[in-house]
Amino acid sequence: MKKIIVAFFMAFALLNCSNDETDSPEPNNTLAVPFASAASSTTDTSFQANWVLVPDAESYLIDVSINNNFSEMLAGYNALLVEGNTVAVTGLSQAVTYYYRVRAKRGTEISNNSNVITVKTTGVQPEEPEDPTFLKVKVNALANPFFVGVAVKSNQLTEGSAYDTVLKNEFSSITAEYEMKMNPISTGSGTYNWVATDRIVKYGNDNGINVHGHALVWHNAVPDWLSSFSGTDEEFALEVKKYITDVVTRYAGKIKSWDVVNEAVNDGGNTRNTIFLQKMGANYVKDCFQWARDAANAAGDTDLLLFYNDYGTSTNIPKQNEVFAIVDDLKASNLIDGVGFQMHNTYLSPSKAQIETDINRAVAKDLKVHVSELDIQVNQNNDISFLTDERSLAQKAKYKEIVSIYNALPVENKYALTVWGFKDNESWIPFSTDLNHPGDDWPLLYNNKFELKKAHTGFLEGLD
Ligand code: 9MR
Repeated sequence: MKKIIVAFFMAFALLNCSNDETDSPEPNNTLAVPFASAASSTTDTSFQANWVLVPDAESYLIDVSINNNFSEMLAGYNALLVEGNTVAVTGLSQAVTYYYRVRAKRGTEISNNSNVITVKTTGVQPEEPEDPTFLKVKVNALANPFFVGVAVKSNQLTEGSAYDTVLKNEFSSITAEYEMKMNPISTGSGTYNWVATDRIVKYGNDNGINVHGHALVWHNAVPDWLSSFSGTDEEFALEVKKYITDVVTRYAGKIKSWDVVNEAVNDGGNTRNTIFLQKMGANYVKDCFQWARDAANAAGDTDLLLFYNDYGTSTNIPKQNEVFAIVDDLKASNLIDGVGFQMHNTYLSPSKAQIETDINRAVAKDLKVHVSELDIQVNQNNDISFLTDERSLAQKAKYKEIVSIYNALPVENKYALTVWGFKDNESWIPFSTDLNHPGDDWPLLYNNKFELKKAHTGFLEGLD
């Protein structure tokens, strides 16, 4: 009996003890960190922030910020106390990215921060209108102006077309993007198709727009009949001489400058192994310049400017050295007036210092500088699917940088700064197999609708 009574009391005590715990819990567990879940009901000015409830939490503290390190909290959302698992975040701006995180609270105890959720409000950010000043108007007002050029195609030059209007307003120089190369002009030995070339030159001459000739000799523009030429090397050289002579003669006095040889140096810093090198020998660049000079002089044009044109020299020092070795050689024979720096750049490269070093080598030799094919890629790594604000601003800064480098050159070294096309969607860059460009891009001054981009404002700002 005594045993039964003891067992009864023990059981009662145990029961009592467990009752005590149920009635007034005193948890010794740490408050869990809440899990923030995706925002919902996003509008132009608000969204609903959500999270998963934590056991034992009494309330939650929510932070909303415009930076993902929460250095700047949104007014009213700095540790805002909320009960439940959601809160409406209101009073926001359109098309802006916000970040939120949440902490659980129990009495004075506060958990660590949750994961961070990113949410962008809908709508379109109101755009600041770009400066509508025309490029050449601002350049021509400078103490030391220069030509502002653009690459053109003959079918863009119809009077009254959008290209014609923009060209006449903004640009003072043109370069044919492809129609003044050897392959479209030269149809056979001594036979030519001048239709597009004549149209481009006449357009420039009629409208007081400078015409830069591009390019007499380029390994990528050899007509089929010449690349399969079966005559002797001497005969091949005579064909090249005849071509240069006929083209320069036809446009003597109508074209101010020619790229005589384009891209004669390879990326390894050696003379490129082209059909011209193979058949005409190491002196072929100089021969071509000599023939161009002789033809111009014979036609009475003693002012024709002869350029050597190449790409990628600012970042490739062996190539830069080889280009300037060729330039030195031409200069020693008084056959060259300027250097064309193509500048198919990206928003990251080359740096200001690299460009200056490269260009200054031409300045030091008293040569004219032509930034001859400027465009600035923003998607060379294919990491964006549309032109983001961030990339657009980076491109604007790079346009500004190159224009201000150019504008700072001594007056006698300035010639032209030429942009390689009008609208982004007509640029050679997007999806270019030549360039191994992996996707879309927006490298120029006007978008697909011919609207001014920030890049255009950057160009203007480079003139300040
Ligand atoms: O942008 C030009 C493209 O439309 C032509 O199809 C191509 C071939 O004629 O040439 C492109 O321009 C090149 C320029 O003449 C020389 N530097 C590199 C340019 C891009 O390939």
